[in-house]
Amino acid sequence: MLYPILTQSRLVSDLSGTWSFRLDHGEGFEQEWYKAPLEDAMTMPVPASYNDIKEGVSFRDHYGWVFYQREISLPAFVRDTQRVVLRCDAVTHHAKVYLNGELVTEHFGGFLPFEAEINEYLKEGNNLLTIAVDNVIDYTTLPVGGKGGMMGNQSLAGRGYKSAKKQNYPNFDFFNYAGITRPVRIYTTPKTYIGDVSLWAKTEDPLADKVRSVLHWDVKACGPNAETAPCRVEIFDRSGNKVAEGSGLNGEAVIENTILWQPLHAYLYQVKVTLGEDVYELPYGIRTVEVKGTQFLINGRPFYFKGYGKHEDTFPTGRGLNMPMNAKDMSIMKWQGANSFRCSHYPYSEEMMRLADEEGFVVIDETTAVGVNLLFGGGANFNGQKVGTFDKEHGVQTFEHHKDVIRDLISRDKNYACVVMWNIANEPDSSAEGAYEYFAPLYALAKELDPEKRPCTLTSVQMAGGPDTDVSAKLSDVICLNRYYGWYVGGPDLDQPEELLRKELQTWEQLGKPLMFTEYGADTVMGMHDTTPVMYTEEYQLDYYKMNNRVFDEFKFVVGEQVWNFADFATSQSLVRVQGNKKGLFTRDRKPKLAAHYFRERWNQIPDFDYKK
Ligand code: BDP
Repeated sequence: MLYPILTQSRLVSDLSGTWSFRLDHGEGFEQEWYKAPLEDAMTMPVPASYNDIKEGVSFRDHYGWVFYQREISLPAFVRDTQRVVLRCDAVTHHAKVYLNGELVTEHFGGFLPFEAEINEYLKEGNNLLTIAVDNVIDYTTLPVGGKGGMMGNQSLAGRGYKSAKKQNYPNFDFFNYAGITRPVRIYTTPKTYIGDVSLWAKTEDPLADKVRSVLHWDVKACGPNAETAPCRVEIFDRSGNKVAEGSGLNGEAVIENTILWQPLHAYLYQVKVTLGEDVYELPYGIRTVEVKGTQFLINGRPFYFKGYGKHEDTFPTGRGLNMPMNAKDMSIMKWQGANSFRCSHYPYSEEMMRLADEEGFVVIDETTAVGVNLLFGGGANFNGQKVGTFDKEHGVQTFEHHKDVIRDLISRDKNYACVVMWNIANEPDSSAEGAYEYFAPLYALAKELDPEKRPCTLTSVQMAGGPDTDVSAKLSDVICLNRYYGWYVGGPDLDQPEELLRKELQTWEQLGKPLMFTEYGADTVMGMHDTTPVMYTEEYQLDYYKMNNRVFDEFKFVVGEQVWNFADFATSQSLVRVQGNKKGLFTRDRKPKLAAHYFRERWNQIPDFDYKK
């Protein structure tokens, strides 16, 4: 799916701003709130999660639907001559979109864009646009909602309290923010238009003095003259000089003396596609990615991942798009010598992906599959019964939706140079009965859909065990471990965990695949100190990381370290969360803890390439 931009044939109008808003306690659809201006409405900014914008528990922890509304009107000449599309970049988690009281489209999944042509719904003058948003998560949704909290909090309803209030039980460790979290836009195209563009480059020898690449394209033509409209593709360098061109919906062009996109040294070509009257332009970086033996090669050289698992999480925006904070995060990461991050635990905004492409960050792109694991909370999710995660009747029912998410994610992000790997799921029950049958087809689907055939992985939970039990050993191109030796496992002792970590790595080493840490961390309350480190102090976090990194450095097949987490973030409440998860190297407002300075020193000494040559 193409990102909406202004071109010589396309208009874009951003509907960000203040909308009318109302919480629905169960009567919204019955009373057809989408047919008339909302009564007793309050104001609400778009884009943003609604939860932290107004006060009160019943507001923050609302369960179910809310309604957003505003009016739109379009110039008649646009309505009459152009194809008009309404695009929502992300509505969390389930959306119904109405125009003038009529249902235009419905969408499941809170982190990927969807759009609909609205010409037939538009009328002269003002049009009433309503977006109803549901935040309910359960065994059919991604992320997965449980029947008790993942930290062991039990649903009261499950304990025989008949009238226990309805609430979400996220089977994951981040606050279930909801709402219209990314921009809503209207854009236009001519009637015959470019529906999609896929680009992939083949580079013979990225290490040659003069690099030669072949850029392939596949343009999807849509509309009445799709079959006859001529298609032209032109490629420009950064100074605006045309370096290659070609014609046809499918084609290729040679780029002599290719300037490669390199980690932290990005170079983006500009690809201009013309189909009949329609013009679309996209930035495109050329680089190679390859897993070879126990190495992860970018442009033919062994790369070492230094960086973070992150969240889209700021106050009071929640998971809403926060461009200044995205820019700040990249600046801080560069200051620290980081070169990469993972979009944990859902696809990030397109603005973030485009920024990563421009700034040269290496990105592991993740689906919304978090919580596909009923072992959390001691298997408490089914009222204390130990239900198999992939049990056909009582387990998760996410497989079909998981396929849709992979499809939509790759459709959205396939052209980004920054994306070097797809993460199919975070911490699923990857040693359970049925895990292989569930995951093997998903890996296959990702490979089939990606024109670049990037490596695929899943980030493994510690309880899935080692290579003998965890299906990621068979399926993943790169083994990605989330490990907490010295925190959840063995903390506050650091000596025995160090031995256990070393032993575990020795077992994975036998596989002959590269391995990286996609999570390791210790909760740390900013400002808490001690001469003899105890858990939650800044000194303990520092010692924890020094121990883990010492072990990583002993193993050549360890190709990266991504700390959990970049910054403190909001979660559901529980006995082990102090106003959120405090594993950040930075506070939620981006102030460094002691360990942030330690990593700055370490990472500035570790080169991006050839660290373990
Ligand atoms: C892992 C999860 C991550 C959590 C982290 C933690 O992947 O989402 O926030 O552990 O416990 O289980 O801090």
